[in-house]
Amino acid sequence: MSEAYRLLSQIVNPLDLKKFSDPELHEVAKEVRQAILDKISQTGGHFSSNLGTVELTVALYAAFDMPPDKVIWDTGHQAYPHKLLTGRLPRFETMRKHRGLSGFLKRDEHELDAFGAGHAGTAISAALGFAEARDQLGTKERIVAVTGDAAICAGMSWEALNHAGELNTDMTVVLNDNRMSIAPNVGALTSYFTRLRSRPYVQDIAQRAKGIIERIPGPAPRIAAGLRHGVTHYFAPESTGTIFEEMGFEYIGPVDGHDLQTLLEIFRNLRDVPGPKFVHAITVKGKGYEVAEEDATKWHGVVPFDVAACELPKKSSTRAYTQVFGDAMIELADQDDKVLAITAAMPDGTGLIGFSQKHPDKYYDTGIAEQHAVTFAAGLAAGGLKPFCTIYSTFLQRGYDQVLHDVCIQNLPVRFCMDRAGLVGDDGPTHHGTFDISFLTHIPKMTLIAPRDATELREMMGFMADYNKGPIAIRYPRGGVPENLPESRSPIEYGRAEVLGIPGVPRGQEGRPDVVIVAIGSMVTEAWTAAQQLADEGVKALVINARWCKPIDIDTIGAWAAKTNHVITIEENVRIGGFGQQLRDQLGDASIFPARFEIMSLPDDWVEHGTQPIIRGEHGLNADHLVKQVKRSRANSGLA
Ligand SMILES: Cc1ncc(C[n+]2csc(CCOP(=O)(O)OP(=O)(O)O)c2C)c(N)n1
Repeated sequence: MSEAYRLLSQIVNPLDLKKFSDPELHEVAKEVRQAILDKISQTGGHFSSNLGTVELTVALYAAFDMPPDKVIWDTGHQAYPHKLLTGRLPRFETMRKHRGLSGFLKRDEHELDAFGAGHAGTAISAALGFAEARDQLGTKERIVAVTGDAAICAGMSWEALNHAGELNTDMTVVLNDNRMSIAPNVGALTSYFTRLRSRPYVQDIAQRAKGIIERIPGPAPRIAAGLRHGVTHYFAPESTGTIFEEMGFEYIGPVDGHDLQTLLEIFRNLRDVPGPKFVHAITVKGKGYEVAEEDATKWHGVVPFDVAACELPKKSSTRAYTQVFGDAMIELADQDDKVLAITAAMPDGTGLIGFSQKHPDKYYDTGIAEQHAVTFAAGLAAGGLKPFCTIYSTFLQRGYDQVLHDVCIQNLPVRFCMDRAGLVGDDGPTHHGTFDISFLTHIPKMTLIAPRDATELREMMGFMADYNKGPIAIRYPRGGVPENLPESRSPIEYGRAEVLGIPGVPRGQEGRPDVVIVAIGSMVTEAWTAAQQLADEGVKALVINARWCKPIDIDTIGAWAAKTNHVITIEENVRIGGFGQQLRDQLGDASIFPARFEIMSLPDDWVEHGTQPIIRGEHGLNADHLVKQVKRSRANSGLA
């Protein structure tokens, strides 16, 4: 192991930190920061958030006894220091690679990943559960939750604080406040944290207290005792009355989250204080790497880069769906005053930055509050506007009941735009958007569409802007738009699929195809490529771009299905409740039963992380697998 990690390489378990002196712990912190810089610049991954949690993590892990103590990280994208202090340095090069370390926390990756994470706002609830389980079972471990200033704005975090304050359970919540979500944090709570930050730091108070103590005659009063009641309480009456104290927590803060020595003292003093405690640590996202400190959003998640150059490689010139979406939103709002865009803390990821600049009065960022974003959009729609509620597929899962109860029961024309629908790649199972066909199409009144390419995305959004009859959602994948599809296209019509035909055969002269491939969204390009390959081998594969997940165009698809013995569907969604199952069901209702009906979709299991091409390939969702599937099926039925 390199000399750069002299101490870190000796740590397989946080208890190993106990053998180091405080000055050595400062060295460990330096090595952790260096490892993040060295390794993430090679592999890519979450960067600036992790540089901000180095001292916090070292201090917590040195002060607490882990195991059995447990630290529950919110979201998990800032937990690389945790991974490094739990013996994963030798595997760090595999970060976010297929079969390598996950970029988030996973219980089955490591026993000290006490609770899995990926979506924000869960840590305090889970920690409270752990703390209550401990009390029920009569064990003694200490429980800590670490959450961010954006994650704590999620409704769930407040539900948990509310509950924890009432239960008066022994646990510590650490707020890692760097003022940043991925973008700058938003909301009234953020302004409140700013006011708290402007109070004297615990370090300064402790210093002042020490001065006072030294001047008091008699036995030295105890700083630790001061901490017991909150140094801030005792020596700085102006620091009392935070919302956290009102909710039953002992509030310690603000504290400089990079001052390792003070953090060590605070956590060592605090660990055995009973009841709920709240430590407000002020950190800097990107700490220690200047350009990342200056532009933490740009350096939030990175591809491999040259550390010395302090620059990220230029983004690929391939046009991404996200960009097409962002540009189309601007055009729609240019043309129609009623069009609004909503994001839940993802202005960059959803492509809405340009919109927020061009139409600031039509743009809303709710913070990490997907449930609220959905119901807020429902209110806007009920109030006569045209809200485009823009939430990644995976995060809309948070708003399922709001979609059902607030939007669909009332049949309100909210436009849902789900970026990252399908397999997202390196972020893995917490982030794949592979459930939305299933969880949206079974809700009455919902309409769900998926474009095959950039032009279709723009056209479908135009359709959505004009569609006022009820809720409508669109799903589109992460990544570049495909370019290998036929340029001729039919207009977007409610509930109408598009027949792309058989490659090389003029439309109208297809006759009886050997196989009909019905593809949805991202899979249309794969289907067309497969059909081209099959055509070269003399197999007539007719491709239908389904466009509508709901309502399925059973007339068009049924007519072609009735002309062939073989139908294959392909989609980036789980099989259960997916497009293929629903099509088969509806064809059955129409008494159309092709001899072979095959569904290519995702299994009833978690799909791990890896690049999109790797995991699509692993699950058979690409042109090559489609070709193989057709040939295998034909061979099995004696046709090949
Ligand atoms: C429910 C949910 N919505 C959105 C996201 C996307 N997301 C990942 S990290 C992040 C910002 C988190 O900021 P904060 O909690 O302050 O932690 P920091 O990165 O600043 O340490 C967001 C919005 C998510 N993971 N989960």
